Amino acid sequence: MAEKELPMLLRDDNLSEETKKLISSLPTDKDSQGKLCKYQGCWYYYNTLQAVINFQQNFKPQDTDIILASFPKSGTTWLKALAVALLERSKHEDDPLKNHPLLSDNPHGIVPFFEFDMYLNGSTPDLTKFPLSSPRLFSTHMPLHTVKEALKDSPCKIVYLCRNAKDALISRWHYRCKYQKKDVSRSILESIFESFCSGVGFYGPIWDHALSYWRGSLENPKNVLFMRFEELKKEPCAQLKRLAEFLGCPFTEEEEESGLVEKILKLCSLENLSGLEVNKTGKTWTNVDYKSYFRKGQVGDWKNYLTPEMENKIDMIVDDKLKGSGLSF
Ligand code: PAP
Repeated sequence: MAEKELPMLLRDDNLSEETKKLISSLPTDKDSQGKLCKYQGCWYYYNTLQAVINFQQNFKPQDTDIILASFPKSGTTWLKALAVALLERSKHEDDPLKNHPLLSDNPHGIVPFFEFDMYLNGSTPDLTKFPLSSPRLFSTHMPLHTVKEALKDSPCKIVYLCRNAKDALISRWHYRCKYQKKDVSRSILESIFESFCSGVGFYGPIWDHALSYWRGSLENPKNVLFMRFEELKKEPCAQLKRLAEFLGCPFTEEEEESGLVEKILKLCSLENLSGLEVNKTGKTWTNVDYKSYFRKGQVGDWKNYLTPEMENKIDMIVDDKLKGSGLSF
């Protein structure tokens, strides 16, 4: 893509003098999409770094805020839908799923990202596009230590959704090809694979990203919940109840008996969401097709694409980086 056609978050044309100076002191690199720099242990395209800085300097947390965090392509859309459905249910007491916002909007149109929706264009977010209510729900792909700088001592709740690195990699590959309107080719997969393994890629390295939240959840389990895509797939009811408890809105016995847990899971399922008109034809305000957030949503899809050599290489790196942490994925 020509520089001017690149999406704003990948470009480097929106930097303050302060950020330019900061970048000159940081490790830098580039990939097929743009220039990257490593800030607080995480790689960002330059304009995204500007958004991170804007967020850190300007976000005003409220104690009841909820932040949904993930490495890209780990199930962010699903987590957003589940959190919205849990928090919305009290507003539709007669029928908790009637006129539901998830039926007419994509989860990304309801829960804004700090980096892309709020602080990419400046220090004062325009949230008029988002139907924010209380508690406020936000999302991010930043690692925990970077988010925490803006939270100061606010007791916001943070939910992290972790996904197997190989599945996140395959998902990124398909998404990037769609986003760039290119055929799904092995050469693009190989370049994304190399960036995953070296750690030099958007929001990488994935192991440091997950470790920041893993350690945060051990240190402060009341405020940081560590969830896994694979567990959500395997035992969705138990995991949804766990999320509801953490968010301070556990299911009542009555709700469970009425089948509400299952109803919410059905509402938020890939099959249901991807079939809604809004998700077939709608776009984010930054012009990303909503349908590109829905593909297979499976565990282990990487087996269809990675060679045994690729599998071994990534497993060895991830195992080595996570050694001794108690975390594996
Ligand atoms: P983001 O990080 O860019 O916001 P994110 O939602 O994390 O995107 O990633 C999309 C992945 O979540 C896709 O995975 P796949 O490529 O392996 O299929 C997508 O299919 C999956 N996904 C989206 N919605 C759901 C859902 N409701 N249930 C399960 N998986 C889902």
